[in-house]
Amino acid sequence: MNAVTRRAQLEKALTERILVLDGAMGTMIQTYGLEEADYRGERFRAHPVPLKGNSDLLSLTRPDIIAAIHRAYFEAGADIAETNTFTSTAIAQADYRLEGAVRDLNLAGARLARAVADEFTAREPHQPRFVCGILGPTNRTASLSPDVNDPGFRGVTFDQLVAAYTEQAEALLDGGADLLMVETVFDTLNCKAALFAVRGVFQRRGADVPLLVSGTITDASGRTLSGQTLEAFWNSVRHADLFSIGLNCALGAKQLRPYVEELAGLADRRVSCHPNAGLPNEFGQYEQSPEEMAAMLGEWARSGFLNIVGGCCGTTPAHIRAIAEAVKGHPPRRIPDTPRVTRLAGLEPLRMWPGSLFVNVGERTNVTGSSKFAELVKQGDYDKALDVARQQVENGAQIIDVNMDEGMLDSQAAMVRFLNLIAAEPDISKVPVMIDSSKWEVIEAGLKCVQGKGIVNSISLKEGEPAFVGRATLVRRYGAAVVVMAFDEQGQADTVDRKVAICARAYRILTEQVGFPPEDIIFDPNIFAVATGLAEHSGYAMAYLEACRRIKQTLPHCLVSGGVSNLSFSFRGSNRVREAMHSAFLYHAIQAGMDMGIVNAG
Ligand code: THG
Repeated sequence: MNAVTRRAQLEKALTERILVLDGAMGTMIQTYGLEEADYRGERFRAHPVPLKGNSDLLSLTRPDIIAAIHRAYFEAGADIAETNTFTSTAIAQADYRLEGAVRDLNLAGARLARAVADEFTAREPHQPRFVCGILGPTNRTASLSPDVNDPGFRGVTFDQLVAAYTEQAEALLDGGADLLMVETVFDTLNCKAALFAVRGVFQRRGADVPLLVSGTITDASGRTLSGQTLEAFWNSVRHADLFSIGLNCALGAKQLRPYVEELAGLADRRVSCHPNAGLPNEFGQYEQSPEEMAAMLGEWARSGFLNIVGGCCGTTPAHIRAIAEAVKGHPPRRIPDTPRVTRLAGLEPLRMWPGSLFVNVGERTNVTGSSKFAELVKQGDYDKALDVARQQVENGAQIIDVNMDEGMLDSQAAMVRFLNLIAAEPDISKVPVMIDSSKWEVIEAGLKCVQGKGIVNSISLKEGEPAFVGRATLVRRYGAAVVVMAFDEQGQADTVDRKVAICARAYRILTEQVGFPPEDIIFDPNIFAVATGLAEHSGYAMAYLEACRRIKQTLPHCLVSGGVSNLSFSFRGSNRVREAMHSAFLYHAIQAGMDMGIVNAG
């Protein structure tokens, strides 16, 4: 049977019932009491470092055991086998100096599961079995520092993760995986790198394989290890056109229940969950019995939370048998329609839609917009620069705009440094980031630093359609929303008609050609300075307001933004006058449909 048929079977099965993933690989491997020599086999007999405990290596050196475990889970009723490849990336295997074996580990892992799945499908054609290629989180975090003395340091970069996940995904697909799952996500930036990598692999191969994500909530706070709430996590990975979104590991079913319920309400995708067999005891063992675990998961199935279910640490074929039994006969969760709203995230989510409350974007973390901030960054006083960001948030900024475009600065390095430092400050990084630069390289470097769903500020048709399409496509792959300036090949629009025409053209290209969701498009029809002394500038505020109204009437779901302080540039130094002008302007602009503005939040 070929991959296309299997995909169709998978989709069909998921409309009829809850599908069952297998259980833990590690718990099963432990029962074999393997020694160093088993892990080494012939191929790694002389390998210079100890290999015992490198479970993924057994796909090469004890394939009989891995195949037997897959068989035991399928016999227990599992529909989907997870490949034995959780640590099969060059990053994780570096601990064993086995970076060079990564392709073989993934190929072997996928082929083993494939062979056993095909054996069962041939024997029981009414229950086709599937292979899910597993991409683990690696042992590094892209959005947290491993060095307590330097919160801006990173042990791994986005690009390194993309390279590692690309190698892994290629080999898993070559080995015959039907699905790919990025699982046990504890740092969303690692996950976003995996999603970026996998989509790149699909594009090169012309493949479209179901892509699943399963996150991990690490404690009772309900947050991921990297500090995101569940909704923030969902908002941050939603761009990748996922087959399902779920939770696994860290907690048992009892502790996970409220989060699975929340996810089932939030996500317009299938929902999966594979919990641990309870919380570990003082010896790190999982004790929850198959019956206890199955009773809880059966209740979730009755409550309509599940499309895919299975087990993580501590689960055995007995658990999977009991779970399969408990969910049998319960219809799968119906995927809800969710409204088209803009879903952004820092550590916390931010939802916006036309007509929702006006959102303030803090303007002060901008080296061209604040001489104080510029001085601090130039002197390398990032502690005080962070205080500027903190004050913006404390004063009501719900997003912060970060701009490092200054001739005397290495803008890209400054953007990366500052965003990495922000990530370590939960009172700042709770809000989404707007990455503001006129240089694409600076924007792209910034996108590789944020685990949440941020906003690119900005792209435009200034350099023509191909460049616009290319950048928009990348923005989407990185998972950000985008500000589009009313700027085209002829220059920046200053009349109502040109502002509206350019935005309409950009909207068409983005939604029809790039596949950009309209709710992730934020138009900026240019707020220019008025009262400059030149008569032709006196209509600029009115032109913005009218453009705003027309854009909102004609381009559904998009948002409108603008840099409010631009308006009063002629009155620099007279803050009272400026504030009064901004207040009057915003009063009208919000009525005209302006959704958000870059402002001095204070
Ligand atoms: N649209 C979009 N992005 C933007 C703008 C826009 N980014 C930059 C800018 N315009 C918005 N940000 C600012 C920030 C500060 C000021 C104006 C716009 C400002 N600063 C005082 C000044 O220059 O007088 C600061 C003085 C000081 O403290 O040094 O006015 O339009 N998409």
